[in-house]
Amino acid sequence: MAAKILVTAALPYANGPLHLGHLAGAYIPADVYVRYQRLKGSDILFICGSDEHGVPITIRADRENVSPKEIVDRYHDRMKESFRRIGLAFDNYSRTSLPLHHKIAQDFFLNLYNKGYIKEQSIQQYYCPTCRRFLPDRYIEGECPHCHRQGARGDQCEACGRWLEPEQLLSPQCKECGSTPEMRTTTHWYFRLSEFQQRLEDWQTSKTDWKSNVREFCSGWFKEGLTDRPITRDIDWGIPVPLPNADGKVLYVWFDAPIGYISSSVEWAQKQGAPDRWRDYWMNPETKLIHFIGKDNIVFHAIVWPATLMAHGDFILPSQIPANEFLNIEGDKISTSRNWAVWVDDYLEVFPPDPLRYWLESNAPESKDADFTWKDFQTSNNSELADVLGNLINRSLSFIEKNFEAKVPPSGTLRDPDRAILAEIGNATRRIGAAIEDFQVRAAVGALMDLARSGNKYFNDEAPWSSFKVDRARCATTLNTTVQLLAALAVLMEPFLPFSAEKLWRMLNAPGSHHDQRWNDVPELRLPDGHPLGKREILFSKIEDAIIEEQIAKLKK
Ligand code: B3M
Ligand code: ZN
Repeated sequence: MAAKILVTAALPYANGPLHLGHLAGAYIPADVYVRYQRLKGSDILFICGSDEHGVPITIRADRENVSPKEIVDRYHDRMKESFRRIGLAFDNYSRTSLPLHHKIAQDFFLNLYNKGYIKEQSIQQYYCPTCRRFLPDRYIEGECPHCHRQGARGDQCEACGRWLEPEQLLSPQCKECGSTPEMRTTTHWYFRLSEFQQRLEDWQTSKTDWKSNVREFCSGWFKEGLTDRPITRDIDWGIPVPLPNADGKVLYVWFDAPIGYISSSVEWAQKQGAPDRWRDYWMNPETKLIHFIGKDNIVFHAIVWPATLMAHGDFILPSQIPANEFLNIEGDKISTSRNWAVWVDDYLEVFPPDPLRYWLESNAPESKDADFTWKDFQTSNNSELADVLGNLINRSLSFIEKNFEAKVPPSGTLRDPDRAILAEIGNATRRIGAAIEDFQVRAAVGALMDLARSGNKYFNDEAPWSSFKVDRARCATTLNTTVQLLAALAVLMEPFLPFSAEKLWRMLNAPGSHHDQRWNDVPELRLPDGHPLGKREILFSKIEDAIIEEQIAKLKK
């Protein structure tokens, strides 16, 4: 039976355009995995959507002097379009401001409330007398009580990754006006996270295949001991707390956002005309639930969210939480406010999507932060995509065009080097697959490029331009073998370079779509003798220095 897999990629805040940091952490790794699993024939659902609540949205709205709704409407559409253009193959991209999501999140809250996992508590909270409001989350900043760096936010310290509550900050300040806040009494609802410590620890002990960054992060939390956490806020943007005495209170965005994975799945099922189909995934213990995230989201996905799922009880727990480190740009941390970022839309105005995907895959921040530089991007495009993969495709196909009437030459009698390169296809197919299943995108795309390198070496060693003059049958065998390698590459490229994979399949005039091929059958894939090839085009063009200089200048402006 086909494996059942539910893949989610973190729901990005709809508060700014999509940039390379987003792509590197969660989205490209998830997309590679999903495209691969589809070729494997797995029953897979890929879910995402915009995270439209919380202080990250209201702060942006305050800054632009518009309503939060205007912000999320603008960026939801823009991000969705950018994702489409860079080739993110979501089955559904939803948004958390939908009434459907509000209802599901409120029901979820009530389920936990009715079971006694949520308690009401009257507390003292920071209030800004100048701005006349309570200061939750990012409305307040100060010194981190753990690592003592400045600029820690009321919800989290970005420097050390700890989850904070505003009252823990040393020398707190209102983020908007800089005033020193005062304490006032307010009421909030707390999730009894502490009750789940043992169950969480037991559950995670079995997760020996999780990446060490996630395991270590969690064991640190367990050692400190989990405490109950407030899951409501005093702001006027968000999902109203569904209780009679909760006027003006909304759910904390980190309570409702992961529930967005469920509501996006429900929306997907409704669009399919099979409104219950989401249950096949979320309520099926056979399903592997995989959350792709960036490292700053670990605590929410590996501790709090599983605990809320345990409290609810109707849904499966995550099987895997691949969390990536961060991407820097030209040696500096990405910052939207300092405009230090490479925006996906700007990139796509100048370049096709696959070279960027390729860079992000071969430099994925899997075990440490990665650094994007335009120069390095140029090198990766020119000396790998163009000189290795593109060159193999172009020189073999143009040779066939010129000397064999653009038809696959007869295979004739295979010799050792031909058998060896065909065997390489089998090895590479297994190696790439194993690496993807192990969430090692770098190694996977490296193995793909190694196969293309072996192809070039084979082509050079067999020198068909020489054999053509003296032994035409031998030359034909070499080209036939190379075409079989290209057909294999067209399928193996799909997870990484989906646009180019599609083009190559068309250039080979191969039947149907490369999407209909099966990963495990790639080593046996053959185009028959005499098969007419399609129209050849250049898959990867070189990028000139001047174009790269322009990009660098634009970034620094
Ligand atoms: N929006 C945080 C972020 O974009 C948050 C992820 C939600 S996933 C449920 O980094
Ligand atoms: Zn800190």
